[in-house]
Amino acid sequence: MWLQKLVVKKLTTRKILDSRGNPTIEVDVVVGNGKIVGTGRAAAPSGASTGKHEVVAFPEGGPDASIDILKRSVAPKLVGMAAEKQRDIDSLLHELDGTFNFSKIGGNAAVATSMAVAKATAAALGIPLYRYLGGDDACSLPYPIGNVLGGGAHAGRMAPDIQEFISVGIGAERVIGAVFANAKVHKKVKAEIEKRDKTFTGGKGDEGAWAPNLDSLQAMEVVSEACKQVGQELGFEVRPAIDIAASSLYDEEKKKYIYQREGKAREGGEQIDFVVDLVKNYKLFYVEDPLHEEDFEGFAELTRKVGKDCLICGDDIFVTNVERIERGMKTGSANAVLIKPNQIGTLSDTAAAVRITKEHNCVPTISHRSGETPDETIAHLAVAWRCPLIKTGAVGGERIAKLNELIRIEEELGSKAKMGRL
Ligand code: 2PG
Ligand code: MG
Repeated sequence: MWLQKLVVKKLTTRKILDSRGNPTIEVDVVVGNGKIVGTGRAAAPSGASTGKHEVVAFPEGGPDASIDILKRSVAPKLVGMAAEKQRDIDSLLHELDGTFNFSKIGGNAAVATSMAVAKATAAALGIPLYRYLGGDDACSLPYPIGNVLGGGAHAGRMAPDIQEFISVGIGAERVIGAVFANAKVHKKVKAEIEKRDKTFTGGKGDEGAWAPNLDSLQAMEVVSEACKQVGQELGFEVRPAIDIAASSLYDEEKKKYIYQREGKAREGGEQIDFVVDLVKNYKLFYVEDPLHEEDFEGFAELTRKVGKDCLICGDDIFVTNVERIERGMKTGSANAVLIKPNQIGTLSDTAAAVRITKEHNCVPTISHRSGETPDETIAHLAVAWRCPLIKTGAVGGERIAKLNELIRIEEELGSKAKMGRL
């Protein structure tokens, strides 16, 4: 049967709240061909510890300016385009923006539009997004890595300097087991904090991780202990991990990492030694952004030192940008790459970042942002692009939106479902 091609019929956009109470953009797209119709909705998240080289989230004038541009210049051009030609859709967004960093349209408007078109097309075809983007054999699920205790730019001054203490149920046989393992660690962490911080009020940071009055080493102890206990209870390996978000600690003038909570300053070499010790002492599974975003050499030294036992993941250093990832792969600066669609602005650019990461035998880790919405798209992207890890928190409405979607995908895949290979 000859099927008429699907075209974009309509784009609607609005300002909505993100989990921090800030405005962000949501886009609805309708595609159809006279016989079938599909609608897709996508919303963009926002970071607090953003990389210097990320695309610009909003143009001058904020979300309202983005919405105006989407209505006036993007929608009229997008309507009528072939919906399955995602690359053409994404090229149009670049063309209409005309800047290297989406500073005219705004990366958040671009990514929401790009994702909404793909979701609408998948809906029109009657298949889930992960299958539309990843094909019929997209059936491996990512291990969720969940932030259970946090500080840095995501919490108050008395919380640890390190931004995220994370757990990973790496021994789980199914995604549902790994998801619940992280939630269990989150609960245990609270109990462990209460033993050490008698004034703890139950406060949380931006991603739902506990934000106690502890320093980084105390926090590391707490999370490591909680992972151990949960691993024993569940009978599979649960490992600790961290995101230092070191660019947020780095003082460019002093050339030092300032740990204000601990009253310490570490030079580059000291920072590397500090991380090597953490990896060894706590058997860390994964360390993200151990050094600041321009230190490709420091990253390489650390990867040489501990990369065999631990994933060294670049976030702010790579910003989901193919050129920066390639540069980092050449210098051996990491063995994992954080993939955040809104850091680069379109699905096609994000897919390219995943591709280049895999070509270098490194681990692509799809990620949420600290300011999120209940949008579940990244769960599908992880499955479509066979990313073995997804970073999307442990608890909280906007975090469980992704985690519960993974559980649904696993159920839908049935006996074909398997965990990603690391
Ligand atoms: C990070 C993220 C998400 P933000 O640093 O990896 O956890 O934080 O979105 O604030 O950049
Ligand atoms: Mg990070």
